[in-house]
Amino acid sequence: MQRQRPRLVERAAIVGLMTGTTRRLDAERSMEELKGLAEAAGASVVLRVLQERPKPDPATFLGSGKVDILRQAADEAGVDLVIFDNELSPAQLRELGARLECRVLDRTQLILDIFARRARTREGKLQVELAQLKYLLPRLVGMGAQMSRLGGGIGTRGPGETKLEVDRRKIRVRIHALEQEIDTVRRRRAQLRDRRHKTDVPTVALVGYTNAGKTTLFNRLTKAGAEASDALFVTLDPLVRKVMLPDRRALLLSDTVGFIDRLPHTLVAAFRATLEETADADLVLHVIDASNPERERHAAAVSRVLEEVGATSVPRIEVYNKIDQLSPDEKRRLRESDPSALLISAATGEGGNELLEAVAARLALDQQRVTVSLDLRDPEQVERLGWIYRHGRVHSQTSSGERVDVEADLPRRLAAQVAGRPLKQARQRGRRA
Ligand SMILES: Nc1nc2c(ncn2[C@@H]2O[C@H](COP(=O)(O)OP(=O)(O)O)[C@@H](O)[C@H]2O)c(=O)[nH]1
Ligand SMILES: [Mg+2]
Repeated sequence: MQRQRPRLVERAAIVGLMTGTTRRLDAERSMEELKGLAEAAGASVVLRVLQERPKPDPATFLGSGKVDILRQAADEAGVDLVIFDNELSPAQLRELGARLECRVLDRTQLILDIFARRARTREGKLQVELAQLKYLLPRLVGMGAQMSRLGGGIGTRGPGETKLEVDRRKIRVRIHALEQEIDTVRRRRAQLRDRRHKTDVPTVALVGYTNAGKTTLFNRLTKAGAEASDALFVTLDPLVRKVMLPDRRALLLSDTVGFIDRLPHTLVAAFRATLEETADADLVLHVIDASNPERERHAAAVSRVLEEVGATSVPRIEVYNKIDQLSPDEKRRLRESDPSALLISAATGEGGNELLEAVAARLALDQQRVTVSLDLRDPEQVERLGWIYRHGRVHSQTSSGERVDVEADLPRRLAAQVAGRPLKQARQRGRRA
């Protein structure tokens, strides 16, 4: 990925509708989540409208008068796009676009746009394209020239304009091909997981709900790494960056797509696929918004999905964020309920050092003691000695003549490599379950 500079920030209005049955608290929370989603898609929310109405207006969703008022407010706030917290019908999208004279997105389109940006695995990309086409298909009827208005979301990473010109039949064919390809990719992936190539640098994935503070924490932790500007890591991916641990070891931290409370059913598969990479991580940091009254339910949902994507064997640390929002009493109770929990504030930096130490300790825990005897006359074995020094912590080295005995702790995944080589002398001790 080449483009590193953040693109121009779009100014967004978010609009929600409370119908007869919605509770205000739920509506407020949903709007808060929508704001987080808009920001995750690169927009800045400058206007917020929550409207009450017994039921949506079939033509304009909000009702004609309210649309006029919204338009005026949007003009004054210099809004580039309006995002609705609900799913809009094709007719409503068209009507609102025409009357507001700016881009209009609904919640599903916004989420699809975020997924499209963040999908990194092959399956993730295929699943997102599939969801985008399935969203598009029923909206093609009679759209004609207006179709392009549905194109993509923020930054238009949806199916490109040219794709939108193909007819429904072609889209159906593509959907079918995608479904088959996903099937193949899935099967191959299941086979590959066991013998995947492990990099030398451990990877840590941040997971958690939208608004939990993942990106804030990501930026705080990677600040030093980004300033060091190791070209390789900086150009790798804006969502993967290098972090230096207190013990001077490095790790790669990745910011994953956030969980969404009201995830449209049609997007579930795409969402899971974007999280599959967590199954390959060496450690998962589960970021929980400690100030959110729903935190228990959220945490349980995260655990469930991690199980479903096969990340159960990856060690996990629960990180309670936003503790600057808690009273001393609430903090005490949180500590009591989960003594192993880490309490941090990504905003103030409180608890940051403890977190890094916990990460270092957790990664170090997964070490294996290896004793290797090497012959220094063999260049290949000399090279192996250097390798052990680079990747492990050497406890002792005793030499006699041309022979060297090294006792070292190596990450378990690398220890296997030493043991796996045709070297009779390599033996392992202290295997932990
Ligand atoms: N008070 C407080 N706010 C925070 C903290 N961490 C993040 N936030 C805010 O919570 C919102 C969501 O943060 P963000 O990092 O975008 O969450 P993400 O969706 O998980 O990536 C933003 O408005 C942040 O400024 C924290 O420790 N304390
Ligand atoms: Mg984020």
